[in-house]
Amino acid sequence: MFQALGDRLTGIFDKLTRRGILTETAVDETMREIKIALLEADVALPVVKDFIAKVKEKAVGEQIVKSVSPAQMVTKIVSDELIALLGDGGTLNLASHAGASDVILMVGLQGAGKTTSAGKLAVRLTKNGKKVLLASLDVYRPAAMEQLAELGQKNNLDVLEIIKGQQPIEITKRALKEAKAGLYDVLILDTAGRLHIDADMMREVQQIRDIANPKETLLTVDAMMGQDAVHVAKEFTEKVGITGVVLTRIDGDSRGGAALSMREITGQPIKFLGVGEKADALEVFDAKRIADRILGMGDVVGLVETAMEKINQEEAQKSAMRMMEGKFDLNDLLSQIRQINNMGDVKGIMKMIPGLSKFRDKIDAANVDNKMIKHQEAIILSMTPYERKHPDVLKAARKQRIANGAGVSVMEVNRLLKQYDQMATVMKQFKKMGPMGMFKMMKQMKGMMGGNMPDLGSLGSMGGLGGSNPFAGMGKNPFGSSMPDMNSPEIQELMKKFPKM
Ligand SMILES: Nc1nc2c(ncn2[C@@H]2O[C@H](COP(=O)(O)OP(=O)(O)OP(=O)(O)O)[C@@H](O)[C@H]2O)c(=O)[nH]1
Ligand SMILES: [Mg+2]
Repeated sequence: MFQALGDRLTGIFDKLTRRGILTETAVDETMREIKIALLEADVALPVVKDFIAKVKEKAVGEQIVKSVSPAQMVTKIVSDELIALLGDGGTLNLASHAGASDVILMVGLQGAGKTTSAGKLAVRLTKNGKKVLLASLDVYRPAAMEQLAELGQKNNLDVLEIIKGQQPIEITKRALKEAKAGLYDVLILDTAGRLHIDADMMREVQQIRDIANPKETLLTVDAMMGQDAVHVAKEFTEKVGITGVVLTRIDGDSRGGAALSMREITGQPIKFLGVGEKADALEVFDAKRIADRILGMGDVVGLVETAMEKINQEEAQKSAMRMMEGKFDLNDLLSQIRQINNMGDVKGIMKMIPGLSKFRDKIDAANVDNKMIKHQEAIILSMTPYERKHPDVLKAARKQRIANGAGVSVMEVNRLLKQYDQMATVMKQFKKMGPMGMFKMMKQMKGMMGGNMPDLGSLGSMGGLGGSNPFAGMGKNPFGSSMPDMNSPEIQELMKKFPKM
């Protein structure tokens, strides 16, 4: 579910991010695209219009946080508004007291998932220590009552005994009596599926409602339903009055429009999500989780702010300039390592980046080893300032001393020095090329990387990790196994997503 909508929105934000500076036209165009995406996802038109208006208003009025790109800001606003649109979940309003026999009335269209959801709710409430009685009022569909009885048997739930020939109103009264007598905390009434055009059936639900005086009237809506769901929701809201929505078949590949429209149309919270056919496949509704699912992202603004705090711009710039001049000693390597270390859990940060969530597994598998980075830092710190500037003097005795100081093996010291050698060689090549040669090479690399290589001026703005890494696009990864492979498609993708700072 939400797959198509999610892909569309991430695509729109990607485009926005690539633009760099945002003009008003760009924002307008983005809003138009979001509007179309929502409509294609079957979100109701009035809901879409309202949504776009709210996002626009916020986007215009919002102070752009300095450390965040305008594109990121728009993404954040859309995410916030999605969460607002979906609304708070809200819990069941039950339990005046133990044994109160609070009634939950399940209503909805034929086949929406009322009976299944009634069973799921009973299982859930039972787990929470409630005594629950289920009763089917569906005398119309053959075997409907047996379906509930079976469900009860399978899951150890109490179901009101079937008496053939009884009509829904009589059954309701009997269920209420039985629930009171048995000191049940909750009575769940499962009604017959209704077509909203059927006035008689609607009248019957009203009668049942008046007799049972339910604490909760839950409208069960099939998320696969699309635009029709809106009419159904309106009808039930007006004629019966509901206190919440259960959205079923969230596990299917629906376009998700019903989910996004429901709160706005009914004015009542979505309380539960049906995520499968089994009795435990019921989730408490959480707007943020759904919005994240749609946008495939975490807290974008949080991410950008973290990155800004953790990366010392100035230091990165200085070390990049030294690199370009072919001056590169172990102090520079130390600065690089620290930048990476400062980013904290690199994998965690990667996962927060919008659109990257689809690479989650690959990111997990990526070779980012924070312990290794710590070791490398310790090794360099165990060297004297002279040694850091003149690594050539590092022979066996000194290496042993350094290894002891850092609490690592000589082998690890050697590995770090080898990495340093490789990097220094690359630096020397940079210097040989001269500024023009380097500029040409950057341009070539830019071509290779699909235009994601930053200009020379912004070199170093991301320390050792970001799009300005001068090693990106080179054949070999000079950081060895302690750094993610800069040429891997995941990292290339990451660089595209990472806002230019
Ligand atoms: N995949 C999936 N299937 C569901 C979900 N909820 C219900 N179903 C299936 O949908 C079908 C209809 O569900 P019911 O609970 O019988 O629907 P109903 O609203 O009681 O139907 P009527 O009583 O005929 O009006 C069944 O096959 C359920 O297993 C869900 O969340 N996910
Ligand atoms: Mg049913």
